[in-house]
Amino acid sequence: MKVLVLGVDGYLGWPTAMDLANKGHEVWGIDNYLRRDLSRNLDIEPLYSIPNLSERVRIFKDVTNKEITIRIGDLVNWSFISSIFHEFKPDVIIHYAEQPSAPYSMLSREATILTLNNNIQVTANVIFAVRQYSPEAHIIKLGTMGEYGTPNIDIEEGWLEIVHNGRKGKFLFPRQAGSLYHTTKIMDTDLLWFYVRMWDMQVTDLMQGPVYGLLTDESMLDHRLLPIFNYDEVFGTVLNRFLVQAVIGYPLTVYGKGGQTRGYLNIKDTLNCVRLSMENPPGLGKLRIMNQLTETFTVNQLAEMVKAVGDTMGLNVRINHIENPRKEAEEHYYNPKHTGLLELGLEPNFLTNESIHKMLDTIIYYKDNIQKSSIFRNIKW
Ligand code: USQ
Repeated sequence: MKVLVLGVDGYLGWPTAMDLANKGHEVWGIDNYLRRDLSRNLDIEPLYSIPNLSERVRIFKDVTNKEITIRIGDLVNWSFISSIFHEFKPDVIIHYAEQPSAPYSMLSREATILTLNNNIQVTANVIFAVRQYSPEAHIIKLGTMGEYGTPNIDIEEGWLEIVHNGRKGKFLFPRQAGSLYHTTKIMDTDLLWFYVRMWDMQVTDLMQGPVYGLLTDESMLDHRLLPIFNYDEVFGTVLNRFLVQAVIGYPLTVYGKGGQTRGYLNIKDTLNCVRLSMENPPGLGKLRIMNQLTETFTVNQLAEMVKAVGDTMGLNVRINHIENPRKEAEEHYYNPKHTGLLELGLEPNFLTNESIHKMLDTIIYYKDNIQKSSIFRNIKW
């Protein structure tokens, strides 16, 4: 298939592009280095330096003999995105091209406006580009479990049937996000659902939980192919942060009581979920929503698991409950359904002592690069 990966420089975009190219698809990747620019402005560096996209593509070609075509530009710019679609006419669009950080989106008015403008406009441009150049193409959009928040009822996969005054209807599951970033994802879903109804587009919206890990089949071939790996407060996700903290003896930063429960998945499973969605399109006129997670943990459970494995490796891991910089429930009910991707054939890579050990080993290799100062910035909301 002809696959367009939007946001190809990111933590998930680059491994996705390599995975699909390696499996024989024709892959084009687009990025404007937004995340690298924002990180630089905030004095945040990833765990190891990442070659630019042209260089990454050259290394990938040397290692696998497979090609990825890169175009650098801003998808908010209509003439740029329309020229890409006009030339490539993709069968599938994998849309990661968003400002992905909740803390960043809560940093300032400017950061809020940047997040809103980027995320909503890129999604709208993708919709219009598909309509104009590839009306039957399948849009795979990375949403987030954070769209649902933490309701006191079971979380369904996208939809809820409601009986009201004796009549029945099916609606999008109620959404109530905990950050402005997560709110933009709700807005994306609404935009996509509107145009699915108006223009019979076909869309898969993947409600993903926090992802962890760094090794995928391709990045294992050559460390220069590793994804951007952040452990800072802005772009790092919780388990990745804990692993880095464990390696340098920084007490694990559990926010508040640590009962916050989320649905997690290994980076390898993100690739599998996206590929399975691609191989099983929903059909024109459908918005299919699947919850993309493999298991749930509280923050306390994650910290305990990292401590248990770290201690066997002589790391002497400590856990610290610090005042929660976020406004969120710290003890709550959480029961999300996640059968859609399993039914498509997903075989999860669960979090085990062995997988934690492997991730710690890789991080230890880069230990000297870790900047303590970016671990906690206290971005409050
Ligand atoms: N947390 C800690 N200590 C830390 C960092 C986080 O206790 O040092 C807690 C947070 O308060 C939160 C939970 O861990 O309760 C998850 O936080 P996170 O930073 O790993 O994840 P989040 O900000 O929600 O965002 C990440 C990705 C985002 C994706 C989302 C999925 O950055 O792109 O959409 O995970 S979800 O969380 O399900 O909405």
